[in-house]
Amino acid sequence: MKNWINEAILSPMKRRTFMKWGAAVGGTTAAVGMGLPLKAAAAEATTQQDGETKTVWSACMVNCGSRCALRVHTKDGVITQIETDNRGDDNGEFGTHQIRACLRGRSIKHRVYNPDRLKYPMKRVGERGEGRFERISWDEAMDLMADKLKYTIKEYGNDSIFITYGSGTQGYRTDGKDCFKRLFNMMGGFLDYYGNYSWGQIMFALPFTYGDKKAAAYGSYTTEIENAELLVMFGYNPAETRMSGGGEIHEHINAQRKNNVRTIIIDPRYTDTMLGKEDEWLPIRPGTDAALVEGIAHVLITENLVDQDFLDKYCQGYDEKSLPASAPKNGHYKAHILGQGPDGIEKTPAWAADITGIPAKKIQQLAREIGTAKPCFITQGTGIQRQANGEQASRAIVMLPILTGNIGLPGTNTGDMPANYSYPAPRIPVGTNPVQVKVPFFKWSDAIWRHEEMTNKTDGIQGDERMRTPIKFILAYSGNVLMNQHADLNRQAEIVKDESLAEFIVVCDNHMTASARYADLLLPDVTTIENNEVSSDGYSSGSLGGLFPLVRAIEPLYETRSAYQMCAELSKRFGLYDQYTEGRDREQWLEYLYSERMKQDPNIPSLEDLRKDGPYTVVAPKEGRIALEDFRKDPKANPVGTPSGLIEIYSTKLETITKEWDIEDGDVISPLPQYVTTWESHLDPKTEQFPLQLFGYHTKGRTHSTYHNIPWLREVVFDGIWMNPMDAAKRNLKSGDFVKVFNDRGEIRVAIKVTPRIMPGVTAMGQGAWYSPDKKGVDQGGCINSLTSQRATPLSKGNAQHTILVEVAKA
Ligand SMILES: Nc1nc2c(c(=O)[nH]1)N[C@H]1C(S)=C(S)[C@@H](COP(=O)(O)OP(=O)(O)OC[C@H]3O[C@@H](n4cnc5c(=O)[nH]c(N)nc54)[C@H](O)[C@@H]3O)O[C@H]1N2
Ligand SMILES: Nc1nc2c(c(=O)[nH]1)N[C@H]1C(S)=C(S)[C@@H](COP(=O)(O)OP(=O)(O)OC[C@H]3O[C@@H](n4cnc5c(=O)[nH]c(N)nc54)[C@H](O)[C@@H]3O)O[C@H]1N2
Ligand code: SF4
Ligand SMILES: [Mo]
Repeated sequence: MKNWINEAILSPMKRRTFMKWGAAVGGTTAAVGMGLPLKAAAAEATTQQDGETKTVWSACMVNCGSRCALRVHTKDGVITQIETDNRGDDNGEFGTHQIRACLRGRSIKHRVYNPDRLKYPMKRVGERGEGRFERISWDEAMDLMADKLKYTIKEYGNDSIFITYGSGTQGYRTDGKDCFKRLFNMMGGFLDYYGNYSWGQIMFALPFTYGDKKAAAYGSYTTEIENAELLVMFGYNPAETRMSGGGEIHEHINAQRKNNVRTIIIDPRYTDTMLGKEDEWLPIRPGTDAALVEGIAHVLITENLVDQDFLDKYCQGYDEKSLPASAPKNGHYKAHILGQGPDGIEKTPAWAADITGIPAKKIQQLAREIGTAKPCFITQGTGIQRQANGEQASRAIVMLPILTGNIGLPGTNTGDMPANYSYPAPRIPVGTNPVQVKVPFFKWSDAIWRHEEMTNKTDGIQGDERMRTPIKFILAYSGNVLMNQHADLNRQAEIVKDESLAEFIVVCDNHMTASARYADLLLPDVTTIENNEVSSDGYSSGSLGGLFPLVRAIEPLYETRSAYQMCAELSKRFGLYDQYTEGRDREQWLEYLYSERMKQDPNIPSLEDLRKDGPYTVVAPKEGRIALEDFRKDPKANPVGTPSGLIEIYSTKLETITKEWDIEDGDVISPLPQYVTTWESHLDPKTEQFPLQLFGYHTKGRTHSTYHNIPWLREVVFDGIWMNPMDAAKRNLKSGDFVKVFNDRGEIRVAIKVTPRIMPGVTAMGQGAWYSPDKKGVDQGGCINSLTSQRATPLSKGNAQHTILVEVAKA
């Protein structure tokens, strides 16, 4: 182990990074390490008496799904230490426990005092993407942005203004991106997107099966695991993706322990969610979960383990009896599995074994367990739906609880990701967007260069039949999808670089990210540690809801400003100042919105008390934790939101879409969920050249690209590619080697970890590393998106960023 850590740190790339940072802080890398401020910072900090230690509550606001309490200690206006929640009783009732931050939140000081910090507004001077900027004043910056907005609206219309996805300040409610949306809406609107990089495919797909009522499209709470006899998790990895002491993992582990439930985890990678907490790990080839499900379904059907009464009463399309009139003969699920459907293939365990890499005997065993354990809690993570057949895979997995009737009862789940409670924090009103047309979240970069081809039938355009205007003005607020987090970055760079396409790009961030390098105008935001706010719980906090106070710990460094301040300034340039501010400054908005919340819920503490005492928590009610409980009790009175009101195994809406939409060759949309062999799967002829599957998991060393620029995190969590010893032997590679990972889209350089924790033929690495191409276009930063494809999934037009073929060799 030591070996690769040292190698990774001492590798040329890493050494250069350290040196760069050292130079940026005047040769004192140590000052960053020790948490001492940069010179400018100390000079500007004025809030405290000499020598006095002050402590305020704050929170980690990134998009990991959680929200953790932080206690920020400062002395002479400088952060000295970050502590997390220090209250609570871990042995007490749920909700009284400590909401402990993970390694990332605890290192937030180094994100504040970071040599990459954007200090002043800056204007591009070199070529776009070259990263050369010149310092300008805030007045100049606001004038420039206002002028470009006015020009864009006049020349192209409001639907050519786009705000990118960006989740770096997921927790903001009265500041941040909503401030820009509020202003842009007042200016006539902007092009919005629907869906998101996280759950775009599953959220689009499951309503076809379970209806569009929100209660039906989400799973049960993980607390129901307590009542289950068997727990089956498909690519669900809360120990790494839900790391907060207050979040989903906390409840998940408690529930798992309470009844010592038998736990089976299906994942190509042996994750931290396992490490002995599982009974069985079934490594599966990426992108093949739907085939596994079909093999299981075959056993369930042929061995009479399906819940026929449930299927008859609650479902459409399992067999001939419940097939809608519009469907073709033998269009039902049973026929599809037994080889009597249109493809004529019997989905036996042996058939599934060939595809998934899981032995037929194992599939049979798993099927018998799932078929007999009552109740059975089945769930999935969202890495699966980031594969090329994402929607199909998600819909396939939910077939298991459906076939076995494990729905709407204690100890069951719909097969969806688990539910979470949320307590609403006060939120600044954003108004309504006069622009109706919407682009799917992953297709926004297409809308820069091929908008005229994009219609509702080809590219999932909503709100209009087609796109009428290309994207001309881009605002990337608190997001790194302009470059780093979107796919196929070498190609993306070509699109974004072209000034004849997107004419003006504004990036508002804390750091000089890959996206920031492509800005025409850079706006330096305050960090959340330098800001006041009241945030909600994260969206994956289990049954914990709450209000999280953030109290400004230090004065904003350099010339940074908050989004609200920027927008108020901009609004003056549109004659909208009074309308925008309603006579309030930021603090007054927060106080006003909080007092409105108090009127709705008199139980919450005063803002003053909240800021003094720390997060206020509310636990979800005990009832209502089982998904589709009402439907199970009385399907007539409580229909799910599908056209038939039933669970649609055969979806009539998809039947229509199948006929009407124009999708790419090789893609399949079908009324039944089914396994589809896709582009760049293990069966693609391209494997001759690029034989290894690769995907990028959400690593504990970062939240996406945020927290990447903290050297300590880079040391404690391995950054590089995992490879099975058999694949490594073939390539003569050992742990610690520096390798090139490449395909026809790009090449990256990373360290390698040879481990049986990943199955043969498959490789994986943490996503979110910083894209840093050298002059030859080789990404020395090791960003997986140098290798990913912009080809979207067929139904939701989502991000298949986990579907990649590569080859690996010694660098
Ligand atoms: N530490 C950390 N936590 C995070 C984040 C982060 O960046 N860092 N990001 C947050 C956000 S925004 C999101 S959306 C969530 C993402 O949460 P997920 O989407 O669930 O996370 P992933 O790591 O992409 O995938 C989860 C697991 O699926 C496995 N997997 C990948 N492909 C397949 C497949 O085809 N089949 C099966 N069975 N398994 C597969 C991976 O090995 C991984 O263990 O995480 C959140 N939490
Ligand atoms: N290959 C691959 N790509 C992926 C994924 C994957 O699994 N594989 N996952 C996808 C998913 S699920 C998601 S959610 C996206 C996430 O993509 P993004 O939403 O872009 O998330 P981050 O990369 O964390 O970028 C957040 C940015 O916000 C900035 N930021 C942080 N705090 C502040 C602040 O206070 N103010 C401002 N102005 N900026 C701030 C950070 O510096 C960072 O640049 O990535 C997607 N991309
Ligand atoms: S990254 Fe997530 S789990 Fe870690 S401290 Fe921040 S909010 Fe908590
Ligand atoms: Mo996400």
